[in-house]
Amino acid sequence: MPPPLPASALSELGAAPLLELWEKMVLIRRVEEMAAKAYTERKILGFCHLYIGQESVAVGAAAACRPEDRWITGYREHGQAMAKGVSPRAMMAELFGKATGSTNGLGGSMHIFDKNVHFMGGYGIVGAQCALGAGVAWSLKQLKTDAVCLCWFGDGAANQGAFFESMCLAQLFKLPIVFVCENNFYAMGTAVDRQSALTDMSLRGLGVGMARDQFEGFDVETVRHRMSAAVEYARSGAGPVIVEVVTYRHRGHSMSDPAKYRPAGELEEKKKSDPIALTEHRLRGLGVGDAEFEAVRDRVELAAKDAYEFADASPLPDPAALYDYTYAPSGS
Ligand SMILES: Cc1ncc(C[n+]2csc(CCOP(=O)(O)OP(=O)(O)O)c2C)c(N)n1
Ligand SMILES: [Mg+2]
Repeated sequence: MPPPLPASALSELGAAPLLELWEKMVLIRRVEEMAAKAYTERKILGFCHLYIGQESVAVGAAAACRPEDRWITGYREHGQAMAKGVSPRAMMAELFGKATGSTNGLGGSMHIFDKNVHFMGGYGIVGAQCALGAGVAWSLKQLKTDAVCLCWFGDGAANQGAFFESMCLAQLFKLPIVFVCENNFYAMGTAVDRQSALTDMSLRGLGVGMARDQFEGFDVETVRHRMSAAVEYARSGAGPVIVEVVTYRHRGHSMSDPAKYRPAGELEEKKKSDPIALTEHRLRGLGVGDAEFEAVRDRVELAAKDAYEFADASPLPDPAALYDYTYAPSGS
């Protein structure tokens, strides 16, 4: 059990809403654990990058956003997709490459996309989503909506040219975008202090005059609190914000990475800040008991199993549909 949280981190939300966030985090983790199992069964092929350990970041950010806000991200997107509202069924079926998946089975793990919940996709090219995200924010501004774009990327992506160029333009045009860097300590097998002299990536914003914030993201309520400030700043028309959230991935870079580059004991130490355990501890302090946790766990287990069975039983896409989404239909 993690140590008690400091008084300054006592619950803002209270038991019932916090239990809902806990449920979302547990659901994301269980669905990904199921995905890991399906991967070893060779029901999921190709790349598969798990988000396990980082759930508080996506769930806390979702609690700070409105449904109409757009999210765009990289390939480690299962958690963000589900936090934004992609159903476990559509997620899992996409991982299985089935026609019932969120991208009709044509995208797979790195390309979850769901227009209905304004999840504008995972992208496999590191940093590419920053340029696309600036474009999404540009369109939101032109359309005079007050929706905001959250553009997610990793510490490694913060070294990409596309990221710097996107920040420059976003600041120049005061676009409604929050650049969210999840610093999980590694880019594939390279530790953050071996890839960049500056390890707080939010400081990159200073070079273009952008508002910034940086904090640890293991506590879902802290994420919600700090992300609300960033999102509302961008929504007000004041311009973009860059936020670095310090987090940690418990698994390897992808399913094929045994993560031998970690210093001995690091993973065990970081697991003491497991976001799910931290929130459970806080909830117990708020009076939530075993029966309530069990009820949630049972519900989550059913949903994760249902997603797996749904994906397994679904048909493969029709090969005739292979090129359907390469180009927009003419005239559209
Ligand atoms: C343009 C480009 N260069 C390199 C790669 C190979 N690559 C895939 S993931 C990755 C590391 C990115 O790390 P980070 O941005 O920290 O994200 P994380 O995996 O930690 O979520 C690299 C170099 C790629 N996909 N695209
Ligand atoms: Mg990283």
